[in-house]
Amino acid sequence: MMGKLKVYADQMSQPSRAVLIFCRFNGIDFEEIKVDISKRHHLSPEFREINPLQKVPAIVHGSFNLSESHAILVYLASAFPGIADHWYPSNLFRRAKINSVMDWHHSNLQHGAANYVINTVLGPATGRPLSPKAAAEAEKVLLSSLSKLENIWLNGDGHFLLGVSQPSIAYLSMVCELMQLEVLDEKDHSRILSPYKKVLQWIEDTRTATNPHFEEVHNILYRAKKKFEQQRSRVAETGTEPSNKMGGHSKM
Ligand SMILES: N[C@@H](CCC(=O)N[C@@H](CS)C(=O)NCC(=O)O)C(=O)O
Repeated sequence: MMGKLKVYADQMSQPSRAVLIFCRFNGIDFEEIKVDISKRHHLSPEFREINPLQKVPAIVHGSFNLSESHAILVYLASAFPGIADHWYPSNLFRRAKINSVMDWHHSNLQHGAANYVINTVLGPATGRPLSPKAAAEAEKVLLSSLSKLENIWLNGDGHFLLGVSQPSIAYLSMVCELMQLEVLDEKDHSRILSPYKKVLQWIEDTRTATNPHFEEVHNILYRAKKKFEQQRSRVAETGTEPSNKMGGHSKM
């Protein structure tokens, strides 16, 4: 007996959301333990025991600890019985392709999207200053990654990556990554995403395929989006910068 799975997550974190949606969608019996990054809970000595890298998500399953969302998704898809094969196929070649997309994601799409959002919107809520220079560099990586997604990974006949018609852990991970762009100013959101029609359709297909879990887990992001919109209109009306106090993410 492994004991009940514990998932340490902050729903404002895109890889945390991918793991939570996967667990909920697949009916895995788990306990969600909230680690609020805006309150520095990830830096606590208790959490360091769980994940010495001090990042979310992380899991504990019995005496086994694991960090890194892709490794966690692979573990969950393999360790729990009854998970449909399309999530992480048993066919060696299809599995290898999924691993390949996930490796690509971490050094390209995640790098670009996360750094862009942190340096344009989210930084202050996690104790980091905004940096237009870092944002400009991240945008280049993000746009180049979106173009590769559109023209290479989504270039098959199926709705999802690699021309297949059912989702895999790789697609869930990357769509959650892209969803964080929701907190951007509408103009930036549209400028960045609207040229990529297949990517936009793929986000919608993912939402539909994994609902209601997809929307439930993304609710915190929609609330954050509203707060940032209100903050921007106050700045436009009064000309004063916000105090950077977004409070705890979980309260958004
Ligand atoms: N490659 C890791 C990324 C983990 C990561 O960077 N998590 C962020 C939240 S999205 C974090 O814990 N940040 C803590 C910090 O700001 O130091 C994964 O996919 O799990």
